This record gives sequence, structure tokens and C-alpha cells, in this order.
Amino acid sequence: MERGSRLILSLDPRRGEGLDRLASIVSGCCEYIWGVKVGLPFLLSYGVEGVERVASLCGSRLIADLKLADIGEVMVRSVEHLEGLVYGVIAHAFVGAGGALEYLKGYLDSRGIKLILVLSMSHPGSSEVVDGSFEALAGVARRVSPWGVVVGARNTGLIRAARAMSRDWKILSPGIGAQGAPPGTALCSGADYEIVGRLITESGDPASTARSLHRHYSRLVEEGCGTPASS
Ligand code: BMP
Repeated sequence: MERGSRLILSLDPRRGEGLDRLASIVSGCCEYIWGVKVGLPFLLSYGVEGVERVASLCGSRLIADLKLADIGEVMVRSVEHLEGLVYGVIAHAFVGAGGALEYLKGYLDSRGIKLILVLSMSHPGSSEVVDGSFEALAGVARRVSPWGVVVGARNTGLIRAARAMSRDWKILSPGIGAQGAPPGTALCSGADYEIVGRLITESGDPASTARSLHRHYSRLVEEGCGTPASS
């Protein structure tokens, strides 16, 4: 994995898709990506063994996109399955701190796993409920002090707002490519990483697409987009 990269590769297989193809995509993209994100389609397809396999590829920084939204104890029991395998875990901010995210954060801190909170999503429906509560969700994040937050690339105003609220949060932004936002949109609005899935995995040549994106991001960073790279 490339420490200075701003690209997080998202793996969301269709039902029946083999793990070998995804593993070979990750191997081919190693030098262009900062990390890999896996979620429910991946876990339901390949289980924890699949996570182990991807985690073993080129020193993967793996983010488990569980979008946790439960009481603290149950969120912890979910993440326990992935202990020792993942760099970070994504949870929803809307469940709040008390009895939920504070408890999860305590557990994650004790295991050296990063917490990432969803503040805004990339699809149009995010404006129906979630985005109207942005200030409240950011308040939960301030209380819990996550390593990172998710803000969709569709709403660059909210990316800027999140960046203005904290220089400390890593901002991870999906919605690039298949969902319509041009690569670089989020980075140049203050995000640290762009999460990209189908644009890479469903391209004819995933490694070459990832390389082009990585080069594009490097150029944008040289021109002043994004925040300084860090771990
Ligand atoms: P793609 O680049 O193929 O659209 O994939 C985007 C990835 O980011 C998916 O894994 C999706 O679950 C995730 N995601 C998103 O698209 N929007 C959000 O607001 C939050 C996400 O985690």
C-alpha cells in the first residue's frame, strides 16, 4: 500500500463473483492505493476468511465498512470478529455517543482500531434526513473523537464544513465515478481520501485505472488540493 496515496479501493462484489478476481485486482493496485474498504457484500460473499485473505495482500490497510448502527455492546460483538485484521471500522454517527459510540470507541482504542463515522452520504437521499442533522452528527463526532469521518462527494459544502470543524478528522469521501462525482472533487474540497469502487473494479484494466487516479490525485495534491498526507 502506498502511504501517500489518496485512493481507497472499495470492493463490493456481486453475488457469485469469485474472490480470486478481487484479490488479483488488489494485488495489481497495491502501489496506487492507500487502503481497501470492504462491506456487507464482501462479508456475506466471503466471510471473515475473505477478509483475512485481502488483509494478507500487500500490507493492506483494510477498512471494514460495517455501517454499524446499534447499541455499544452489539457493535463491539460485531467488530470482535475482525480483530487483528482491520485498520478501521465505519459506524453511523446517528446512534449517538452515550451507550453506543463511546463504548465502541473505548473498545476500538484498546485494540488499536480506528473509528470512522458517517456524517453525510453520497446518494441524493442523504439530503432527505441525514444532511439536515449534519451539525448534530458533527457534534456526536466531536464528543467521540473518531479518527475519520465519511462525507459523500456530492455535497462539497459539507466536506468543507467538516474540514472547518476539525483539522484532525480524516475525511473519506465516496461517490466518485460510478455515482457521478469527478475524481478530485472531494480532495479539492478538503477530503483526505476518495473512496472509489466500480470505476476501478468494473473497468477493463483495474490496475491502470487505479494508476491514473493515483497520478491525478498526486498532481492535485501538488497543486494544493487535500490536506498533508499522514498515517
Ligand atoms: P462506488 O465507487 O462503486 O460507487 O462505491 C462506493 C462505495 O462507498 C460503496 O462501498 C458504498 O457502500 C460506499 N459509500 C457510498 O457510496 N456512499 C456513502 O455515503 C457511504 C459509503 O460508505
